[in-house]
Amino acid sequence: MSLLEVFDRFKIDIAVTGESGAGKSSLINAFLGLNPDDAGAAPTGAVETTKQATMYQHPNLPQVRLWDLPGMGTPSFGSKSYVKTMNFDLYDMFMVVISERVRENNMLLVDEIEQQKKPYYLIRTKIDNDMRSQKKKKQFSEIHELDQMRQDCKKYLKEKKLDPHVFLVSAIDTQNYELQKLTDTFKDEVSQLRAELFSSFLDKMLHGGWIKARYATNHIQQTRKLQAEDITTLHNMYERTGFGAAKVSVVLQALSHFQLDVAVLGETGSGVSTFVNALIGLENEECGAASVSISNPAMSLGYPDVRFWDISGIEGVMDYSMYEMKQVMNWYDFCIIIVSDWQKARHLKLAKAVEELRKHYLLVQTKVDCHLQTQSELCCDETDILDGLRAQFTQEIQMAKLSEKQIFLINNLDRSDVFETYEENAREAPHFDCPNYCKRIEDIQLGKQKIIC
Ligand SMILES: Nc1nc2c(ncn2[C@@H]2O[C@H](COP(=O)(O)OP(=O)(O)OP(=O)(O)O)[C@@H](O)[C@H]2O)c(=O)[nH]1
Ligand SMILES: [Mg+2]
Repeated sequence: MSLLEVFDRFKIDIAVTGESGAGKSSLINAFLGLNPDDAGAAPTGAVETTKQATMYQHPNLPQVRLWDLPGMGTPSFGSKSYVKTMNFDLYDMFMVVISERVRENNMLLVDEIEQQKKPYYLIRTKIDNDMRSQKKKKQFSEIHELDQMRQDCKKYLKEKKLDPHVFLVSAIDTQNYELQKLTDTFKDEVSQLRAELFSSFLDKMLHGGWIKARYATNHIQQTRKLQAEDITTLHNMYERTGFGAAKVSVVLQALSHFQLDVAVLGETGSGVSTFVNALIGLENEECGAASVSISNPAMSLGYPDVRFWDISGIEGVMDYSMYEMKQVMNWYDFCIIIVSDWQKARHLKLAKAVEELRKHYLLVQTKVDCHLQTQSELCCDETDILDGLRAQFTQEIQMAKLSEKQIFLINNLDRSDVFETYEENAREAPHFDCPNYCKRIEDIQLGKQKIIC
């Protein structure tokens, strides 16, 4: 196991805290893209609802755990004992949720988090409510009201010379206000924080002396950020290689900013854009879909550190020499070569260039439905047609002296094939490669690790 693999398992814990009824659980649901009635959503309500700290896994950041804490200032969780009862030591970062006003309790929370020297955001929620009531004023200006609210939050912080991020959000009206800004800022900052925490843990464990090392290790085990065997692995690795925690820190910091550039290449009309849109979860005609281009990469929530570049019209590039083609390809870390017709020689030449550059790539045949339609008039069973298609491809790959590759058969227009649950797909259409393809897309992440190593 490599150091990076251990890091990949390292968890980070974010506590969502605030007064009772402030909207903590609703914020978590909005943040995770869940409706209050969805299975797995945090329970919300007009009465004291959250009675114990409950963990929610971030769907797109697998190592990020959000903790919904009970509210402060109820008979069950009085303000004075709240911080102790909630054991703030267990968490790495906080979201302090405020509604309507900044109150003394909120500042008590901020003081405690500051004392623990941990990062936090101040989130004023239920902005939709505020706006609705303010709109009744004759001289209503949304910008002015929002500014007032922000200043109100910042006023108390400024007195203490503090300057955390302040977000004004609504868990009900998620499209307006700053929920998106909160999501983007969090995504950017949390991976860096995770890298810092892991390096700091390594530093304490390896170079901190007996007491510090034991304290740090106990904390990591108590909070289940790593398993005992991971810690043993780290010790063994250190004994074998003597890696420096400082060097690891530099690599992890770089990794937290790392963007993997994935080129999706194909001939004009081969379905490159449709494929990219499917990857980022947009319909072709949806806002944002058409704007993806060679100069404007697509970002997917599912793969926050991957940029997908839409490069159709490769027939133009193919007129260049192999050297020129490699120069173009060299810019990307990973390639997905889209094949939609029988001009495969062109695509195999491209695959050759990518292989010679020692980059990772996938071969994807799109528009399989069209192929099935034409072939089924001639003969037989769908499974046989698809097996035949795959066999023919395999043969051509061998003839082109490329390394052994599986071809992924995709029907872009039927999203269910690409994105619906693996099991269902596998049951209903076992001959389609779609479930398999979804799994293989994870290789993109693996490709990233290989580049770093
Ligand atoms: N209009 C509006 N209502 C909200 C918003 N956020 C929460 N609410 C409502 O406020 C009430 C309390 O929300 P919760 O999310 O349960 O609050 P909480 O802080 O988790 O409450 P406890 O767990 O009991 O401490 C519920 O009725 C929510 O529907 C919001 O942004 N806008
Ligand atoms: Mg709650």
